[in-house]
Amino acid sequence: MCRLIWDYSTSPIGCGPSLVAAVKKDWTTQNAIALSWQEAEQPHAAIRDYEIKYYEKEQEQLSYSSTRTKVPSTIVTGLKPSTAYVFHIRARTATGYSSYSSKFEFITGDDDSEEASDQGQVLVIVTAAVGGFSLLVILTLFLLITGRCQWYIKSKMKPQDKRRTQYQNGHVAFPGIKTYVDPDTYEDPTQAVHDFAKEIDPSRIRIERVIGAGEFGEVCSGRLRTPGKKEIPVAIKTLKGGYTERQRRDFLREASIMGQFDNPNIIRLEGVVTKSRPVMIVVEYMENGSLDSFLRKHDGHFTVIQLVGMLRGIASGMMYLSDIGYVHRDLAARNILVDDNLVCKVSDFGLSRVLEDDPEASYTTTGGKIPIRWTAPEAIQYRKFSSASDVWSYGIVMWEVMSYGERPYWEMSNQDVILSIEEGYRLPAPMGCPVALHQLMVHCWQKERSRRPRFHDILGFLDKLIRNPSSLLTLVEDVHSLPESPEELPDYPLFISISDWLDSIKMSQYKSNFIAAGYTTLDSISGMSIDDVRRIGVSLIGHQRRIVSSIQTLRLQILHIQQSGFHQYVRSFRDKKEKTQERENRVGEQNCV
Ligand code: ACK
Repeated sequence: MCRLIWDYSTSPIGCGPSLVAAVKKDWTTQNAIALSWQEAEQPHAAIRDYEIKYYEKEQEQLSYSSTRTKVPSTIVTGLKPSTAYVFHIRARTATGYSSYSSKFEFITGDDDSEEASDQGQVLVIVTAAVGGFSLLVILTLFLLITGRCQWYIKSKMKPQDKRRTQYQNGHVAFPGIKTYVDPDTYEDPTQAVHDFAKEIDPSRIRIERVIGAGEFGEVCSGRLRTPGKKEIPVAIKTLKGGYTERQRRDFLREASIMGQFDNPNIIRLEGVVTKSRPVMIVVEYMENGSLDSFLRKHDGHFTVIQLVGMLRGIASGMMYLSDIGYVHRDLAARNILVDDNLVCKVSDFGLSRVLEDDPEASYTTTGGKIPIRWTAPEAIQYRKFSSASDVWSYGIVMWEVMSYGERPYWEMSNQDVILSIEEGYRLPAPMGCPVALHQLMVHCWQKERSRRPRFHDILGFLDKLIRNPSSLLTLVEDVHSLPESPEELPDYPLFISISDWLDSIKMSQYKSNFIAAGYTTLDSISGMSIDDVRRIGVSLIGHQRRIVSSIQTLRLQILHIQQSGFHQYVRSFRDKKEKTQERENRVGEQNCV
C-alpha cells in the first residue's frame, strides 16, 4: 500500500468505460473497511488487477493512498476510527487502465460506540446469565430429586449425538487418550464450532495489515487483547462478504478441527468471531510465514542440524495428529508455518476433506482434487488416505526442506509424476543432503503402505540423528559405491542425449554451455562435480543444485546401461516414450488431471 501526494497534473487518467460496478462495503472495524465489487461481465480484455484509491473525506485534494488486489475484493487497513473515507476503483488490463468507478463513501467503526455497545452487551449477558443460572439450579434440583436427569438427557439426544457420546464414552474408558471428532458427524455444524472454538468479542481484535489471500477471503495480521493479559500478535482469516451458508460452514470447519488440537507443533486456534461481521478465525501469528517461501528466501542459510530440527518439529506435530486419529491429506511445505525461533507448525486443516483451496490440487480420474506431487499412489488411485499416506507426503516435505523449497519433480507434468512413481522412480537426494535423510525419504515412499515407517519411527530416527550429528556427515554426493546387482537399482528415467536430459529437467538454456565446454555425451557429464557445473557458467545456486542432483541419478542410470546393454536401453527408452504418449492421449480424451 502506498501513500502518495495527490497531484491532479500527474494523476493517471484511465480510458474506456469503468470495469468496476456496485462497490459495496462488506464490513468495517475501527481501522479497516472490507470492500467488494462486481466485475464487468465481458471486459474487452482480461483484468490483471484493480487499483483502489482512497482518501479521508476531509483531506480531499491533499493526499490519497492506494492499494492493489487481483480479486474483486479487498480489506483496506490502517484507517482512523469514525472517519469517512472516499474510495474509487479502476481495473488494469493488458491495454492499460479503465476509467475509475464512481466514488463511494464509507465510515470506519467507532471506538467508543463499540465499547459502549460492548458494555451494553455485557449488561444484557450478565442479566441473562444470572436469570438463566437461577433457573438452571432450580431445574437441576428438581431433576436430581426426581431421578430423571439421565432419562431427560437421553430422550433429548438425536441418534447421531448418541452415537458420538458412546464413542466419547468409549474414549472415557481410556483416560488420557484424546480422539479427534470429525465435525462432519455433527448434524448441526455450528454446534461443532461452539464445542471446539472460543467465541471472541471483535472489539478485542485489531486488524493491522493484509498478509495474504485465502480461498474464503483475506488473511490479515493483527493483535488480540486477551482478558487480563497483554496483547498478542495473531493472524486473522476473514470470510469475505456475500458468502453462502455452505461457504460459511466450510470456512468455520477449519476452526472446529484446529480447536481440538493442543500441541506445540500444530498451529493454535485463539478463537472465532461468528456472531458479528466479518466472520473470522483467529490463530497464533507465525513470524516467518509458510515454510516453502521461507526456505526459498533463505536458500543455503541453515545448517543441516537446523533443517533436521525443523523436520523433527513437523514429524512431532504429525505424530500427535496420527495418534488422535486425524489424517491431514495435504501435508506440504506450503501448509507448514514457521515462527521466529524456526519452530515449524502444521496448519491448513479446514479443506483437507475437499482440498478445494490448495492451488496444487488437481482433478484426478476418480473425480477428487488431489495435490499429485505430495500424495501417495494409493490415495491418488483409490482415495485411500491414511496416516501412512501422510507419511508419504512427509517424505516429500523432507525433500522440500533439504532442497530449500525446490518444487518436487521440478517441471514434470502431473501425468509424468504418476507414471514415474508407478515405474519405481523416486526423487533423488537434494544437493548436500545426508545419506541418512535421503534413505528415510525413500523409506517413506515405499509403494506398499504397510512398509512405510510410522511418525513414531520417524521421530525416533530424527532424534537419533540429532543426538549423533556425525551420522549426518556422509552426504549423498560422497557416495560413489553403487549397488552390487542391477536388480537393486530403481528404474530411473532414461535419456538419450544431453539435450534430452536438459529438457527433462527444464534446464535447456544451458545446452550451449555444456556443448561449448566439450560435454557432448551423457557419459561425459556423469563425472561432473558441482565445481564443474559452476565453471561452465551455471551461476544460479538453484540451477546448480538441480543439475547436480540429476547427474547423481544419471550415474546410477549409466551403470545400469553398462550392465544391461545399450540395445536394451534404447528399447526401454522407446517403450517409455510410447507409454507416456499413449497415456497422454488417454488422459487428453478423458480431460482429467
Ligand atoms: O507465506 P506467507 O507469508 O504465510 O503467506 C501466507 C498467507 O498468510 C496466506 O495464507 C500467511 N499466514 C497464514 N497463516 C499465518 C499465521 N498464522 N501467521 C503468519 N502468517 C500466516 C502465509
